[in-house]
Amino acid sequence: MTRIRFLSPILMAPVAVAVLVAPADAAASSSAADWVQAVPEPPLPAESYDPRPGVLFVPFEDVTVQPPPCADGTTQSNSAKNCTGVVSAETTIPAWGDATAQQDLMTGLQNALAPYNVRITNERPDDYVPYHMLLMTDMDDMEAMSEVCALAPLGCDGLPRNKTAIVLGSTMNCMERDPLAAALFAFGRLSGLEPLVDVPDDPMTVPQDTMNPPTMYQDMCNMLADPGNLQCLSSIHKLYCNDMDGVQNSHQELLGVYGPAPAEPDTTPPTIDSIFPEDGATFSTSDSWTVSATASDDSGYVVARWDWVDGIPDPIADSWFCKATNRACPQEFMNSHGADPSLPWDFFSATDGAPAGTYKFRFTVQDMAGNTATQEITVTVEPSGGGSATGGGSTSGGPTTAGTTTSGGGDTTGGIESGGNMMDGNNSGGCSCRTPARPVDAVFGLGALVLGGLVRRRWR
Ligand SMILES: [Ca+2]
Repeated sequence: MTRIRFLSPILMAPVAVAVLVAPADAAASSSAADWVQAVPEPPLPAESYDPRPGVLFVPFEDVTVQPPPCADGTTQSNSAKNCTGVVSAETTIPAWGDATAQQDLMTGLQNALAPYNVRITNERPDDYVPYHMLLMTDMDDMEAMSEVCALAPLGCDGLPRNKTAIVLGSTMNCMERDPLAAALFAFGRLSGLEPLVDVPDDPMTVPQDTMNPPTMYQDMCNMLADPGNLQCLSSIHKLYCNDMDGVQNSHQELLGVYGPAPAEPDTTPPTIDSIFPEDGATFSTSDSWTVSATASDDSGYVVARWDWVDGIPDPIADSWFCKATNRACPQEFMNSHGADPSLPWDFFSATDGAPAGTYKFRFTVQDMAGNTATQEITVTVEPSGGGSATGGGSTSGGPTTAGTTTSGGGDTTGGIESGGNMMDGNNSGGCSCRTPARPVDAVFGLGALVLGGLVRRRWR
């Protein structure tokens, strides 16, 4: 059986339990009970953003993960790409557990995360949805020093949402693993929680009480295991503990990161409030237009994806076939974008016109409960005015390889614009001469900076 190899000690559960030092503001007479926090209503936000719903994917099937760079050439870990720095080489995690073990784990996770707006699923979400992935295995790794049999990157303040954690069998310091307790520790790490000590009831406590394993995150400001060596900003933990140093309230931090669970499950799909151009729109080759949409959802947070379904010009086919959240596409929306429903989801801009042809685009928007809405639009671009309109047909001279070479410089040749935008008079197409005409990418108003920086990735 393949052993899991991992990269760095920082990815392991910290093992050192420092000598405990009471927080400076906590008088010697204070006990943990004095630090119990009343549940604020509504919960405090995370340090730098409002609570945002989360998704936890727990596959019960074989999953092969690899370290960055990911298969598409990107360099950041992403559970949607089975790409994680937790492993140092491609590793297959075999399907875990029998039906009973799987059911017990899911029930335990559902109970533990019931207070928070986190959807737990065994079905892999779409790639533009940021989600944490929890891989369960009984594979031992006696070189691992984790005290909780879990390898999980620490996501301070819950900011990253697409990381992968692995729950191991035995490790050097964890001979009796409780699957649920280890899974909860791993999820806490992914959410920005750091190890605690001396709180047997909290899954973030190291070492865990395997005789009576913890099942719920505690609503108390408990002592951090190594307050002098925090990996996240102490301000994040202090935010939930009356500015007190050296402690962490696991429950309140999770509320701040994910928000409280909705009273009723979210079954309402997002609404696509506007989309442009409207389906069936017709433009001339000299018209400027932008593909864009706005959406909203009762949850207040969505993710989205644009696909260029048909008619994409060859020179940009590898870099503009889609734009999405969660780094799922060559063109990216930041995940935080979806937290402001008023922001438009802009895709492609033909600011200087587009070649004659038929273009089809699809917009898909999803809330974190998995409800989706989608809409397709077909846009026709016809040759613009008068006799020269036939120039629209001159695209045959246009789609040269010039378009793929744009690297931000700009003065590349005619390419695809020569069909529609022959305003400079030189519509001979395929011109390799240096002209003041727009570079290929600028024809579409894409901007050399964006396009140039992304075409190098291996997306296909
Ligand atoms: Ca919804």
